[in-house]
Amino acid sequence: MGNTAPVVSIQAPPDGGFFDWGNALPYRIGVSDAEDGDTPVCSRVQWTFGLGHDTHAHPETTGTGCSGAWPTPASAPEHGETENIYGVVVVSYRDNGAGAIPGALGEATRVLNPKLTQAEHADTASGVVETPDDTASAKAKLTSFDPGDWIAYDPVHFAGITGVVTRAAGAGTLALRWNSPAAEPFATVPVPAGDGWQTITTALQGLPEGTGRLYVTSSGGVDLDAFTFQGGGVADTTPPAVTATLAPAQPGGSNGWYTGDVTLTVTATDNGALAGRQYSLDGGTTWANANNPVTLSAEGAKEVRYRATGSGGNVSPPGTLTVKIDKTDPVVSVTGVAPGPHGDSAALTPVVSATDAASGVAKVTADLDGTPVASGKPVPLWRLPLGEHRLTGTATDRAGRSATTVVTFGTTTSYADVRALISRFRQAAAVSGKVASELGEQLAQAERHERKGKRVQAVAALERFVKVAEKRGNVRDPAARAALVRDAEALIERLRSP
Ligand SMILES: [Ca+2]
Ligand SMILES: [Ca+2]
Ligand SMILES: [Ca+2]
Ligand SMILES: [Ca+2]
Repeated sequence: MGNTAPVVSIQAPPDGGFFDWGNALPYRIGVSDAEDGDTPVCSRVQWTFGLGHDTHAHPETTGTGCSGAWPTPASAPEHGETENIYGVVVVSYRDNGAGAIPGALGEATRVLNPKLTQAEHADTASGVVETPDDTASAKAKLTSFDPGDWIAYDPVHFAGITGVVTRAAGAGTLALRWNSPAAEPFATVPVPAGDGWQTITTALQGLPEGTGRLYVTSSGGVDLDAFTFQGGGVADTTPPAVTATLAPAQPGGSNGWYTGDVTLTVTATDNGALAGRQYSLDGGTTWANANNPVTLSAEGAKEVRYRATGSGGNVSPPGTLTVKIDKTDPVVSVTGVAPGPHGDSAALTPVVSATDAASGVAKVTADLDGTPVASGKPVPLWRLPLGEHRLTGTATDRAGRSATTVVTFGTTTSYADVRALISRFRQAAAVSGKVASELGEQLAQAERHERKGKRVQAVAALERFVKVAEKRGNVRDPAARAALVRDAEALIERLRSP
């Protein structure tokens, strides 16, 4: 029984890709192992980003994971303006081992090129001379670049490259070739006659694919300083994709209103690594951390913006959603209803009104002793039983929250109230003039007797009143008839009580 070392493969970025110092470089690592299989434990995938420096490397940053982004230090050029510095990444994975055999280490390496590439830092060269020049980039240039001479860079991969800016002096034509100094050029850079350093921008199309060796040749007559490749290269230039969810997912209130706090969760994915997630409640003026779920508690309808930033510094376009929160019941008030007691010849005009924080008032209703009444419409009290009454005002807001206010009041009757009712019923033609006079006369008698303390006689007069009032032919309206009888009986009851 043995153990084979795992095979580490760097699926991205490609060997020889270009970047700028400070970029984040998305990476993807695969590991296959004869004993452990092809699904690595990602926390055991270790990488080290170092600065390549001539033939050795300085470790800079380490991390773990099957995917993510390698940071590149923006300060790398400070290692020395004239130094040949590039990126070197070493990825390693130790397998599970087998029995008593310890885990075996697999390793893979990437070399990555800064987009600013010095002519004098070519990996290999033939026939050229490196010449110091304080006016040149990195203080050196290549001279004696004659037909048949060449310089080469290896490895090179043109992923994400769209052009090259050449810094050169003199006049002539440079040719870029792939894998051989004798290959047909895939691009040429004409250097026009001119004084001093010139920068020539060349768009590059149909570039060679894969990792290979870049050769540069010259027609002669050109001193070459540096190339700066254009385009994103293997840097992370893609912003994260961001989404947001609310919990609860569906509002508990009406019309899309939540009636309590809401949790906002911002989720994002990136081709590299995520730097952070944010949200804004002020239209994007200020952004707050949303790396963890956020509790939204402010009432009202708020536009929530959310976004994510990738390790490359790319910010996603903001998403928006509207969150409507109403945690406050309406405030209901009832006017026009004093506690009383009120004589039953009067009328009350209850008015129910309401205000509401957040969603606003949707509906106001009123009911009197359980029967709906219209707010603002007079209620004739003779139509109610004598005694205690409850007027209930109810308001509902657009979120479906409701509140009630109850006002109680009393109704009574008296000789004056009954007299006023007779007169009203007469005007409404509910009683004839003759009946009204007769009822009025009995009522007046009862009142006189009572004033003199003759309660028995007063009761007798009211009983005659009842006899007249309860005749269907005398009072045509059944409600009016019942009210007159009821009121007279209430007066009798009062006279009889000690
Ligand atoms: Ca193994
Ligand atoms: Ca140079
Ligand atoms: Ca990205
Ligand atoms: Ca409310």
